[in-house]
Amino acid sequence: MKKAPGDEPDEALTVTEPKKWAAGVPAVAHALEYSLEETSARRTGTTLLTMNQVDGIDCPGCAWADPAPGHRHRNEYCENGAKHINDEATTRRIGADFFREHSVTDLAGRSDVWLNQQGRLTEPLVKRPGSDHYEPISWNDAIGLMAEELTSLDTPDEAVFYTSGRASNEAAFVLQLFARALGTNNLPDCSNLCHESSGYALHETLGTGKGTVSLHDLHHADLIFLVGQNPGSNHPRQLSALEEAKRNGARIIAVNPLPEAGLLRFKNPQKPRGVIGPGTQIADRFLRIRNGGDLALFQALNRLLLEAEDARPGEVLDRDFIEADTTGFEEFARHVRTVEWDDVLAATGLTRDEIEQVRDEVLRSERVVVCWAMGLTQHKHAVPTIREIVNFLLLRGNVGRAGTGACPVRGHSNVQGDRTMGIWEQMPDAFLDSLKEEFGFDPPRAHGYDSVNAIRAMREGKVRFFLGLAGNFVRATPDSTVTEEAVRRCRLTAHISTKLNRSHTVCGDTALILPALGRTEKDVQSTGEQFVTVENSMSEVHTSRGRLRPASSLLLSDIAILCRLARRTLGDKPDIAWERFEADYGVIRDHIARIVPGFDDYNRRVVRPGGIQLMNPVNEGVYSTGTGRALFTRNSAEAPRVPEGHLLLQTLRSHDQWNTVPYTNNDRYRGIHGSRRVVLVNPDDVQALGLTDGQRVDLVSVWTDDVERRAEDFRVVPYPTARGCAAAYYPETNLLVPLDSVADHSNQPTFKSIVVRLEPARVGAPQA
Ligand SMILES: Nc1nc2c(c(=O)[nH]1)N[C@H]1C(S)=C(S)[C@@H](COP(=O)(O)OP(=O)(O)OC[C@H]3O[C@@H](n4cnc5c(=O)[nH]c(N)nc54)[C@H](O)[C@@H]3O)O[C@H]1N2
Ligand SMILES: Nc1nc2c(c(=O)[nH]1)N[C@H]1C(S)=C(S)[C@@H](COP(=O)(O)OP(=O)(O)OC[C@H]3O[C@@H](n4cnc5c(=O)[nH]c(N)nc54)[C@H](O)[C@@H]3O)O[C@H]1N2
Ligand code: SF4
Ligand SMILES: [Mo]
Repeated sequence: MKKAPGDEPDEALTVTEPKKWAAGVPAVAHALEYSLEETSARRTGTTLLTMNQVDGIDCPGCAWADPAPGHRHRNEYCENGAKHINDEATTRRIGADFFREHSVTDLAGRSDVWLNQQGRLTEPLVKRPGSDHYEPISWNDAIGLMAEELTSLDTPDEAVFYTSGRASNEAAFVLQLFARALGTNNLPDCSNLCHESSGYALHETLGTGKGTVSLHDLHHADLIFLVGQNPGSNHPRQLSALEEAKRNGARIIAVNPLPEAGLLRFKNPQKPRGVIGPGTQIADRFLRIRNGGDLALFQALNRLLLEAEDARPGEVLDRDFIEADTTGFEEFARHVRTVEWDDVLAATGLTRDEIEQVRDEVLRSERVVVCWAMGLTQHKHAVPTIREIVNFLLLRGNVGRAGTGACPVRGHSNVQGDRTMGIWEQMPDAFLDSLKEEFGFDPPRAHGYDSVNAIRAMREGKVRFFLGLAGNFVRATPDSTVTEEAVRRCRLTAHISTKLNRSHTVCGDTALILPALGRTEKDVQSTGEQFVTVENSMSEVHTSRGRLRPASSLLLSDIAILCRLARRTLGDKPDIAWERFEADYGVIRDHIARIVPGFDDYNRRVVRPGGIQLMNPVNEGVYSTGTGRALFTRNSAEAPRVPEGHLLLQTLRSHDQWNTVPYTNNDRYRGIHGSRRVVLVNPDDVQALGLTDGQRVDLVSVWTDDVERRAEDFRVVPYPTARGCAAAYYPETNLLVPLDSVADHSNQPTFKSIVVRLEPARVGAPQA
């Protein structure tokens, strides 16, 4: 995709030294500057002061857990949380006039920044077949159009329902119930793009898809690994937890191709000491690993631990635990002893000495936690990598004990809850059986489409109806050109959204924008004011209650839209009380309580301060793996192969964006200002490839098909990333990721592992 007209001119790019610390006074000042620009001061105050408080608004940002009630700060939010909430609470509005002025073609040419900045959507809109404009439509007619399309499908599998992790538990439950009552499991979600690899590997090895770590565990670990995550920008309050762990004596090892600000030093804005002092050093050790080298690193560590046990039998491994709680140890051990140092050093770019020092840290530590995010999950060999991390934890009994465990750090505030509620194209039979018993219909058993398979099916013309519950499907997914063409083949596309994004400009014959209430807003239904519930990364389920007057009187809640659609499409078959769900979300929770394990007495327990802590069976010594034990796995050595003259590109987030929605063109912590069209390259590679600082280049992706995937006109920025690697922002680079480049087993796109070559930019090049 070419540079969009709404983008800042490239000339505006300035590059400064990357920051060596995160948060602190400039961070909070920056957030307030942003909020005051977007909203009135009063709205800002109302939202921020109740954010992440008992009975307040759950931050619509990331899924990081809140401290226990009584231990929260008056301002329990980070700079980015403040930005996210104010992005929603903006006083800017767009309605019929805006869409009369701007055609769909015009909007499709605008940048993601521009689209988001236009303000909140205020009324339902339709783009009719043949038209290039959205125009107003009543809710009744909008719901009618969708129901008509759904009832005329040849099979329910021609419908796809996508969910983004902002959706509440109640909305997610209603959506999956509707889809299954209609007769399809086509429930792709953003988790397919996010932690699917973690879920797969953890299910297989520990019998649970979720992390096993609580805030208390983090606070009391001796050694914490932060692998493939950038907490300073993406989970800022995690830094407070790490600071506390350090106060209790923990050591921290960061593994990342980039020296991210938050991994190095943290100034805690919640504390006077944090504001003026030098801050806490976060990582005691930083391993600048090559992209995709983590499997090799953990295999090497596992081999070193086995060798240490050989030297000091009975002192290194937790033999009792291995004996009693695991299977597969012998086969794993035999295999991992064959790992070759040459391969490890080539894959990681680290020295043997660096890895042996990490082994020594591990040997000194009784309690180890490994945290990870997208740096691990978005690779072809993501599943084996995470399985190898489980091997690493199992060797010394670092699961199921206080201060230990596996911590996949979740992205969207309720991505984990949506899964718990049944948003998954392959929910297990036990869940489907419970649905059947509760509602008296037979849910379909065949697995549905995940996100990648949904695009493949659209491309083949097998999908006629697409509904997105929040999110920005065409920007979140890979192979943008292919994906957009596929989506355009649908007869009807509809999006339940708060703000304008590119997905609204990629239309089926008929397209609908269904504007919804956001988290910050008061949700009043016929029985009175409602709240919703969400689950964070540490499996705590709690309430979220909006405070602000809705952006428009025409907004409906996600739940209301879905309930009306379900009733209109299905009538009273099966006999489900959709109207009562809409009137009183407590009725939905009563059903959830009978269907989802751990949610007994949901309505009463969830309103208690702190909410419900779901138990992870692993922490009670229960492994639902089939054998009843945790599983050691054998993983063949694997790392991305990059031909001479090429780089391995990862696509990541700036400090100033929420997923597909960049707020500005700046990335303060990395010292990038004024443009997002930059590619960060190691200075030695800049030289070796004959490039120059600031040169304009195209990024060309290399894949097995002969489709040309070219992202045009990026500036080269020399940056201390690992050799052979490069980084650029998502979603501008999603067009480079081939649809078929996916992780083994989990089918997750390889957003962190794209082989590219850098060519002098075609745009602006003198004509031949
Ligand atoms: N402000 C803000 N917060 C967010 C989001 C946002 O967009 N903005 N998004 C939310 C969501 S949905 C998610 S999933 C999370 C994402 O949180 P992160 O996973 O932290 O997000 P990314 O920007 O994708 O960064 C991945 C990190 O992994 C590193 N990395 C890349 N490849 C490798 C590798 O091969 N090995 C190792 N060891 N490291 C690697 C990158 O250098 C980078 O530091 O954040 C959530 N929080
Ligand atoms: N190249 C590359 N691609 C990636 C990633 C990557 O690292 N690299 N990361 C992947 C990951 S981890 C994720 S999670 C996905 C994210 O993918 P998505 O979840 O699909 O995308 P978001 O950008 O979070 O969606 C933003 C839109 O959600 C809508 N929205 C926001 N709040 C609300 C609300 O309260 N209610 C409703 N109804 N709508 C709302 C707004 O209209 C907004 O425009 O992207 C994935 N794609
Ligand atoms: S750390 Fe995450 S949940 Fe907490 S305030 Fe920041 S963005 Fe929100
Ligand atoms: Mo995510």
